[in-house]
Amino acid sequence: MVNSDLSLEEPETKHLVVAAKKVLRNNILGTFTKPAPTLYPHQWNWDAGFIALGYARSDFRQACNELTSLFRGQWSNGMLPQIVFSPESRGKYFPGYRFWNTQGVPEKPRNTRTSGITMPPVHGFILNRLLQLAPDTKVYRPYFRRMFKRILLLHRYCYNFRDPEREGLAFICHPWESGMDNLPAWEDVFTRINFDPSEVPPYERLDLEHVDAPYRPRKQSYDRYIYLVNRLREQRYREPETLKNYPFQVQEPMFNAILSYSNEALLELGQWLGLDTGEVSEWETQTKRALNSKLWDKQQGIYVSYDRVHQRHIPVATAGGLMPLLCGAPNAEQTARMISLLESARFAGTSENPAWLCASTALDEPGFDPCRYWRGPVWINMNWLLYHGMQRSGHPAMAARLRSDALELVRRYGFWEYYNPWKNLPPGETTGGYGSNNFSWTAALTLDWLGA
Ligand code: 2M8
Repeated sequence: MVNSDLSLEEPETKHLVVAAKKVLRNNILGTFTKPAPTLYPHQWNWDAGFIALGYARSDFRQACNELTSLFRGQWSNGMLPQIVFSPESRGKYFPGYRFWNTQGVPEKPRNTRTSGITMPPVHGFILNRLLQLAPDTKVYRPYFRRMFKRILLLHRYCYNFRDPEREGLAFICHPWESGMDNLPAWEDVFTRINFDPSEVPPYERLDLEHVDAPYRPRKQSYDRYIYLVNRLREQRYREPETLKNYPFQVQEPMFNAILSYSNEALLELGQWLGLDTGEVSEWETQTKRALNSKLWDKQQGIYVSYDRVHQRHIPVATAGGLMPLLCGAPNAEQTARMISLLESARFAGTSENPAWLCASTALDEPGFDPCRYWRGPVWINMNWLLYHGMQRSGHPAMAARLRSDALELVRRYGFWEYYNPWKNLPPGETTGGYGSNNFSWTAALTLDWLGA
């Protein structure tokens, strides 16, 4: 077992560090690092943030390049795309740049190929962590100033375009914007969307060339992902008009907790840079308050999503529902309830059938599946975020457990995209690691945890 104070001097730790650095190096493509060797052959939004942390101690310049490269794709309205496509990539991905058809959209930067939706805004708090690890803050000051301004624009986009009622909660307009693409929670919305099969344009999945079908989303989910992309592209991604009669609008706790945590980071960075952060203070207070007043599910003791189109909460317990710990939203009582939930059979399993923390979807949810992407597997970035949430809320023992479970999975199986949450694998199963191997954020966050 990996204990919580691993020393960099120990041979096993040294080996993990060398292997993790190799994963990152092998995934470099020009100026940035792709999430995975073949499954994801371009640059992804929140991946870039986590990946930057993997370089921060050994190659600070590359850490900075990751964000610089990603923000080349930022639209003039502040939207930071989920994918920045690399013309240099020889890999194939669906939906690619052509399918998104963002070419000629006035807000998109002309020389950069991007998708047309965004992802959880991790960049503020990532930038703040980079500042803490910078070898020379004076030399890098202009970089931090530049990035601060870009991130501020992104937050303005979230509040101006995705929070029409000025509640302090930004909505996502596609499951891909949550980063947790295949949560059973999205089925709840999908069942309420009526559309004709002819409204799904013809498409060919490429993910299944790299990963077996039981580990990836089902066809019925993909049809809906593509239906939504088609709606957006037909309207040329015009915001806010396109989203007025649009069926998928969800206020999700993790997206907003990350936004709020990044608001805090912008406040600190702004102070260091001597820049005005008046609007950020307002967002900061409002989002924290709204997370509690609108998304806290008293009955279950966890935060849940709200479907603003169909005006109902989606009572599915997910790892994302614990993320408000990250921004300090829950009070002591709410935090205690979330800790009990993590320690309960819903997440930790039972003594006969124990589970690693933290399943992406609670073990007893009807949509739970230990192998299928985002339906149950443990993801290293989720544990890493929750680790920081637990540290911040004064629960170092739970933080240590989240970290050591994650590192143990990496040690046992390698740098996979996601892992089976059950500690006892079914007989005959040789690995608990799924999706893509040599996955960049798994390697990067391992390095960050090991301080390497
Ligand atoms: C997964 O999402 C992409 C679409 O964005 C896909 O399945 O094709 C998600 O796990 C997402 O969170 C992640 O950023 C992306 C790249 O690692 O892969």
